[in-house]
Amino acid sequence: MNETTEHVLELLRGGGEYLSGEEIGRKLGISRSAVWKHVRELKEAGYGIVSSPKKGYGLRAAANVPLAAEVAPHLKTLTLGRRIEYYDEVDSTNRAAGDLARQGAVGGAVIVADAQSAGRGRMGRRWESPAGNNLYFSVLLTPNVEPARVPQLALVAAVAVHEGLAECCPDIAAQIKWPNDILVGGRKVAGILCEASLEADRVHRVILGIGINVNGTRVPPALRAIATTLRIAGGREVSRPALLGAVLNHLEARYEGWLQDGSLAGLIVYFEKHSALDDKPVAAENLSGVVRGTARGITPAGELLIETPGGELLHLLAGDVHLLPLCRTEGTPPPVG
Ligand code: BT5
Repeated sequence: MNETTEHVLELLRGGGEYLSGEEIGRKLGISRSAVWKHVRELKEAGYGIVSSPKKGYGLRAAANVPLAAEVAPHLKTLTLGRRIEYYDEVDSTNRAAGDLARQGAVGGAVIVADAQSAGRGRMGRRWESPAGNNLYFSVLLTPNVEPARVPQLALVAAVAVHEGLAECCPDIAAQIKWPNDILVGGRKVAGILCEASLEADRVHRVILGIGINVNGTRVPPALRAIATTLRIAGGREVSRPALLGAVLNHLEARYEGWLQDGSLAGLIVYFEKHSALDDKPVAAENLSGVVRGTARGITPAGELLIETPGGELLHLLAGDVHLLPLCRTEGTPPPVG
């Protein structure tokens, strides 16, 4: 959907019961047939628009699409999301946000897409990004902090996504899995990718990419065992604009708190209350190998604490964590096969 289509939508929103094609065309400097094409595009995107040969066009129902005009009424932020660029499809919203930053966009700008052809996970992994149902967005931030603090922003975002979900889908019990996943019923419903442009002592920018599986009724076959959607978990459709607005509202508040505190101290209690890992047996994997132990919370610097069977407390700065099955209790028969 291009910028002119979004302008036609804005005019229809403020246009009362009907707005004539002639008036829309005059305001935007386009022909009546061009107006008709933009209206057709809006209808294809799911907007309920009635047309009358004498009166023109009237907007009757909004679509569940995270366009800037749909998200704006949900925003309570000062900077985050005050500029939102929407695409029907991009390769990766993180890549597009990087371009936007190089063109001089200021912190708080958001890129959101209905689909991604090359959605990215961490370490070169792929983020499945089918069209029509989900949220894929990237937030440009320019924090004036030491580069070593940047990975903490994934945890800041995880808390904000959890808070946004709690607000928009109160019937769904989501959990945060260090460092960047949101789970529902043990399956991944959202992931966070924190990418930065740094110098030794300076952060140029951080791009926080967030993918949330919202309204899909099926999960791609390869992910069926590990992923889910809010729709599957909660049984009802969720408003993508409202959820995006809620996450941005919480993200701005948590981000400001993190800047002021100089650490994650202000969100540890929330994080641990909703953690999928606390006091559970885990295997943590990073570049230096695999460690097994019991997860014991996070530090104000964002490290995961793991207590080894020998009682040593390890600080994990980055990596992947897998929950291990609980130990068999005495008397449980051994697994067969
Ligand atoms: C992540 O990586 O979880 C970060 C995902 C970030 C995606 C957003 S979408 C908007 C922005 N633009 C981008 O290009 N990316 C960001 P990681 O922890 O490495 O997890 C990746 C793994 O999650 C994959 O290897 C799959 O196993 C699984 N996965 C892939 N797509 C998924 C999906 N849609 N839902 C749940 N799990 C998925």
